[in-house]
Amino acid sequence: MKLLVINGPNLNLLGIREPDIYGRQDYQALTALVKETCARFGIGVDLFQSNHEGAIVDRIQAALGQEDAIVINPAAYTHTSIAILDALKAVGLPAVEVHLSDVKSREPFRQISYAGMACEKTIIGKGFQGYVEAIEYLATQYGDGQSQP
Ligand code: CA2
Repeated sequence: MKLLVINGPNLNLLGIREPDIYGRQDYQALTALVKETCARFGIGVDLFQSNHEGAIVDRIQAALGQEDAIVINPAAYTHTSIAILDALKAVGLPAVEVHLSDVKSREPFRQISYAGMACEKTIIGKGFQGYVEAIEYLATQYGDGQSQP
């Protein structure tokens, strides 16, 4: 099994500002945790971060035949991008949406998630642990779900 993990705009700046909302760890620490978690479940992983909506759409399309499931934090595009929603629907791969912060308790403009409409699960407000739970979920549902000792 191979996973695609997508992170949207500004998440490459993690750890630099707003630590109260997004934590103190940087993007490199997030990629290390994702790789370590996938290795624990014996699954492959491709990581992608972009600040550009079209690049994210292109990468989702390219997942067809390359990866088996998607973990996505579309960041601000969560709340605006029908193009990302349509791309997720078009490829039809199982997807889980992750948000570091508890978007439900934030501003009204963060209350809608377009991408989430194409995801079978959404995990919010758990920081980096949300990615771990998303990987665990997909490994259990679509891989053999066995974590390696
Ligand atoms: O909570 C999340 O994971 C979000 O997807 C993060 C997005 C935000 O627009 C969503 O509503 C919720 C923002 C990511 C910005 O990341 C930053 C990184 C460093 C400094 C400031 C922001």
